[in-house]
Amino acid sequence: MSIRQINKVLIANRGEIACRIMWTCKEMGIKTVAVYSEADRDALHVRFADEAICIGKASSAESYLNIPSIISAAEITNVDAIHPGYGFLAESEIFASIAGDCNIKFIGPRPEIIKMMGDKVEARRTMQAAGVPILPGSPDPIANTEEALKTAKEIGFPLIIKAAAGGGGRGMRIVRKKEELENQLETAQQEALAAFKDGSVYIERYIERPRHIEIQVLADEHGNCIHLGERECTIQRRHQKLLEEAPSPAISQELREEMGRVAVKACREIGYSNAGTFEFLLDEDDSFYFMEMNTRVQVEHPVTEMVTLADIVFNQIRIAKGEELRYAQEDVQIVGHAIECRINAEDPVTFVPSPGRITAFNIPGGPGVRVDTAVYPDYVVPPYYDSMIAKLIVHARTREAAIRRMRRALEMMVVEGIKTTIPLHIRIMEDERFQSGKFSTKFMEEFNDGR
Ligand code: MV4
Repeated sequence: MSIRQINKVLIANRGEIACRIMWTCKEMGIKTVAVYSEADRDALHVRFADEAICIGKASSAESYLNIPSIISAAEITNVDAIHPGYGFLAESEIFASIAGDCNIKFIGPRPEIIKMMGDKVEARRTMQAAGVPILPGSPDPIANTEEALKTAKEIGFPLIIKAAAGGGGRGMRIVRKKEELENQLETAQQEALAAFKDGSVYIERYIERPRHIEIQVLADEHGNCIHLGERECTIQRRHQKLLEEAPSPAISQELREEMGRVAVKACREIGYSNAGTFEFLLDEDDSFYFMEMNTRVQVEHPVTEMVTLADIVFNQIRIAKGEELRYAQEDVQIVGHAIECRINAEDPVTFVPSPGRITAFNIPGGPGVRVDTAVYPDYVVPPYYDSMIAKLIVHARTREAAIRRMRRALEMMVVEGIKTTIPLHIRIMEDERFQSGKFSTKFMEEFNDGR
């Protein structure tokens, strides 16, 4: 077994995830290289790195999405590998393959796998072939109204039209009756073309009140694969997750094992390597269906780390070195309950971004509390990027105790000078329906109506 030396890693990202990746690199004795935009000169990821290189102007397109700049920075600093984090270029097949061509290890799966999962129609087909349950729908993109009507006849209404190049909820249309189909198909195709430069769409049966459950997997480059259980990600607003938990209050040990088995089997069959996430829709009768696969580390990975004691970034780097997984499925145990609240620089009611200077900042502590952030007192939150400024994660023995712990941690987190979503999270922790664990993707709509 040949082990690739990884002594120096370039982190092609910013914010909390860049700092999070550096935590693990430092603990592994790996040197770090930060890249940053002109707007991020004072950012914490720049300060923590052993070396830092400016890669362009403030806009993402001119910096964190600029492949030639980032590859040049990697060449100049002579790194062995690039960690892409999430967002930006994390799921760019082109970026991953160019890195490989330059003999720089991309910390993630092979470019072909990234490409395949980026095409939601192909991902669906591949998963079905690998034995993963999918919703009844069209095996190919829908070309015209005739094809749409034929599919509708097979699966019935309501149905959902999704963009093949989409994901994360962009460009979806729900169709409830036959008469709306032609119109909605055209609209969906136009929207997909405008948003993704690809008008291909496909059709699936629509589930009215699903939960969003995802399974974390780790696969090495030798065919070993394990899962680290699920994350409950149902509470979202406009396809933006607000908070996540592990384990899900909706999932039995039996169902967890079943979903995990399916995911692991699929990884082995497609030759998946590195960390990955299977997104599933869970129906009210406990049926689950493949939605998408994410080929990167995710924002919400800490809840899995808290309940398994695994360091997902550490595993990503070990796998990239060509090492074998250190534990088998039997070694993975889910202990206690973790919740993550995403703290955004936004108005807690309107969700309008609220960038600007943070005049006071206090991080809560105590047992079972983790804060992933890259902001500090007097830091100016730039308007150019995602509005998430911190992730507050708690772990406790039970879900009830975790909710109580989260509530007090939220109350003891101080962010002044900008608006944040902290007050919203406090209200959610106090909500009876959240506490009961019985909710669907409609939670936020109903939450706001109920005020
Ligand atoms: C669905 C669905 C119901 N039925 N597909 C939203 C994000 C994107 N990945 C797919 N999404 C959905 N797909 C079928 N066949 C409902 C959603 C959905 C949703 C899913 C997860 C979490 C929140 C959501 C909010 C609205 C709709």
